[in-house]
Formats: sequence, C-alpha cells, structure tokens
Amino acid sequence: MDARLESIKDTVLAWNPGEAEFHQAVVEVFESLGPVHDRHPEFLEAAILGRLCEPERQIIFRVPWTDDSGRVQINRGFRVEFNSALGPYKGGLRFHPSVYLGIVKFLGFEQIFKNALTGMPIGGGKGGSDFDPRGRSDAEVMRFCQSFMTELYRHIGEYTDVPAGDIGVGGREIGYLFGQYKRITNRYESGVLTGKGISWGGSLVRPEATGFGTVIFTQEMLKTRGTSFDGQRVVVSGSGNVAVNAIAKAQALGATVVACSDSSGYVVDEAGIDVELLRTVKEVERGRLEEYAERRAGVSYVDGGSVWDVDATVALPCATQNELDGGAAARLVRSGLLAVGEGANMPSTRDAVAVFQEAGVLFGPGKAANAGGVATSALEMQQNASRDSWSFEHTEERLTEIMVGIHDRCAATADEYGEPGNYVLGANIGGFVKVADAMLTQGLI
Ligand code: NDP
Ligand code: 2IT
Repeated sequence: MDARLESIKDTVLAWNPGEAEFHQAVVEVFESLGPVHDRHPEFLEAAILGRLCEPERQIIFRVPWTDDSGRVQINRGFRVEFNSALGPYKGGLRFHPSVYLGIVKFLGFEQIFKNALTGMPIGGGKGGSDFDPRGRSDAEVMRFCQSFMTELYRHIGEYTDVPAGDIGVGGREIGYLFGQYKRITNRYESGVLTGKGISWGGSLVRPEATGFGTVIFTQEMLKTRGTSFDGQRVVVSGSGNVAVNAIAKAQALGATVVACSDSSGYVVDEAGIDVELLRTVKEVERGRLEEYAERRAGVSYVDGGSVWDVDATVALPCATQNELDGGAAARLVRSGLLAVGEGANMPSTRDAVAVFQEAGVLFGPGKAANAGGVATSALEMQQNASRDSWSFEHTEERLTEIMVGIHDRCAATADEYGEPGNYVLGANIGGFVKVADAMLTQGLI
C-alpha cells in the first residue's frame, strides 16, 4: 500500500478498535487509492480520506419492547449517517443477532462508494439492530419496529436520511416502520423510507432490483469475454430477497441455477431451482430451505456444509459478509469458474478475492454488482417526489441502464489506471473520486 495512505489507514484502524469488518472494508479501499492520490494531491491536503472514514454522525439507542408472553426485551438500535456529500444519507436497516457497530460501519462505508457509482443523488448510511426476527410472531415484529422507529424518527427524513431494507428487513418491516413514522410525525412523507408496498408509495421492481441488478452486472462482465449467462451452471448462496431474484433473472437469461442455501444448509437441484416453489417456501411461508427439498423430487439437501462445494461456472454469493473464503475460492476455480458477482455486501474474504483475481476470474465486487437495489430505491424517491408511479417495464429499463452504466464506468476506470478488468479498483476509484470532488467543493465540514 502507498506509504502516505498507510499512515492514514493505521490511524483509522487504531481509532476504531475491535471493528474487524469495518477494518476489512477500509483496507480494501485504501489499497486501491494510491494512484488517485498521485494525480490529486489536493485530496491529501484536504484530508479527504481521513474525513471519509469518520462517519458524520453515529446514533446508538435502546429498543425496549414486549414479547407475546408479556416479557420485556431489550435490543440495541443503530444508525450510522456516514457521508452526505452527494445527497441525503441512504442505506438499509439490518435486523440480525450478529449486528454491532463494526458491521453497521462496514456497510455504511461501502454504501458511500456504491451510491456514488449509481450516479443518483444519494449519500451513504446504514443501520439496524441485533434483534433476531427468526421465530418471532408478526405482532412481536410490529412492536419491535414501532419501538425502533420511536427513536429513529427524529434522525431521518426525506431530505436527511432515507432507510430501506437489508437482511431481516423486507416489506413487512418497512410497513410497520412507515406506519409508526407517519403516526408520530403526522406527515405522509413517502420519501422517508424505500421498499414500501406498491399501493402506498413503493416502486415496482424494487423487490427484485438487487438480485436482477447483480445478474445484469455479471452479464456485462461475461460479455467482455464473448459469453453470457446462457448455458452457465450457477451456484447462488442465500435464499432471501437478493438470492431468489438473482436466481429468477439468471434462469430467465438461460442459466441453470443448481444450488442455493440458508444458514442451516444447502440444496442441490440439478434440474434448476423452481423459483415459484422457493418463493412459496421462503417468502410466503417464511419456512426453511430444507422444506423446499422435501417438496421437490430429485433435490438433495445438505445439512450444514458449504454451498461452495458445488461446482459452478458462475458464483453469485447473496447471503452475508465473509461467507466465501480462500479455500472455497480455490475449489471453485478448480471446478472451472468464470465469474463471480457479489449480490451480498463483502461476501468474499480478502483471500478469496486474491484467488479469483490471480486466476483471471471475472470478479464484480458488491459495491458495484449489488448497487441495483439502492439505485431503484433512488428511483422510488424520484417517483415519490413527483407523486408518480412508473410501469414495471420502464423501471426495469432504468435499472438496466444504471447497471450497464456502473459496469462500464468501473471497466473504464480500471483501464484508465492501467489495470484492465480489475473491477475492485474501478469501483473503489470511480466511487471515491466522485465523493472526494464533492467534499472538496463543499469546504471543511
Ligand atoms: P434476507 O434477510 O432476505 O436473506 C438473507 C439470506 O442470507 C437468508 O437466506 C439467510 O439465511 C442468509 N444468511 C444471513 N445471514 C447468514 C449467515 N450469517 N450465515 C449464512 N447465511 C446467512 O436478506 P437480503 O437478501 O436482503 O440480503 C442478503 C445480502 O445482500 C446481504 O449481504 C445484504 O447486505 C445484501 N444486499 C441487500 C440488498 C437489498 O436490497 N435487500 C441490497 C444490496 C445488498 P437464514 O434465513 O438461515 O438466516
Ligand atoms: O446494501 C444495500 O445497498 C441495501 N441494503 C439497499 C439500500 C437501500 O437504501 O435501498
């Protein structure tokens, strides 16, 4: 790493002890930015990088609620408002027992670059709670969401900070959160949250957007090698919002998705995943993936283990951070892997990324490949601001244009900096320069 950046990085890591995921995200970005600072000494003089690594505001709060048996439960809530150079803070809320400040900060930090790459006017933020929705009734989830919003409402707004979903937060949770925001503020402020229901201010395509966008980005990478999804053997991790929609789109483009997973195990379905059955089990019934295997002939379920043991030509990790390590990457490369598109945020460890890049595998990092979700959130905000709602076809067309644009910008930036095909470098530099220019112009804040 560049010596000037090394010392800034050391300061950032020392200032944020015990936040392993945040450190990982910061180090990866710093490793890309040396050449930019050679060309732009003004960024160093204005301490852009040091400022970018310190969130503008971090909010941590108590979330008390009662469970169905009347017992008091206490969780911790977070919202990290990281950077508003390009627009209001924008990013999802994650409800998962693993959530702590280091995870919220890694996600918020990556969101700054991702949102810049979309070309939309949105800054970066992220939030969530260590609340575990698994096994909770609708009434419990509602009481939790109401309590969470009773604190969060004072920090957010259409022009300030616009949360959305992430792991454990989907349409049901956004509904309860919006209802409580409306009740407290007495304002029907549609643009305060995205991922809303279609009949009350949501955007068509937002539910599908992250998974669809990941596949569109990966298809663009495949095109640079004269190929496409048609005929590929695809493995997807996860079976949540991003995974299911990535599976649907990859198969619509002619691929066969032969495996997907949840945190308990994975299924192998050589005939290609039945998306309708998967949606029924996961989205309607909120069941486990094992139940998919029980209802479909010829499917095997592997309890525990890693879905990356299944051979693939294209891998789409769509579950969670650091789910694909160097050993899994090496195994996939040996099985004939051509491309990886990250639907999740930082699913590949640093070792895994190095293995893919050394082997010449096309590698689309999450902050570029999964930007379709937040980009469509920005399209939802646009529809809300103009009190309009667009057709599915028009919105999907906009999403496709945005994803192709992100791909081309990353590729062009990698070329410009002498590393053709390095989408990690392209995404980090492309996102950084846009935010850095805006920060420089807006003065020392
Ligand atoms: P969901 O909650 O809908 O689904 C998450 C999936 O990942 C589930 O199958 C879940 O399994 C699995 N999973 C979660 N945590 C773990 C873990 N620790 N180990 C193994 N499996 C795990 O979330 P999303 O689909 O929305 O999010 C998936 C990823 O995509 C996340 O990294 C998120 O940050 C990222 N992302 C999401 C966007 C969105 O618009 N929703 C936008 C951009 C990125 P189980 O049910 O067993 O927990
Ligand atoms: O990681 C992400 O980009 C998201 N969870 C979506 C954020 C959003 O505001 O739509």
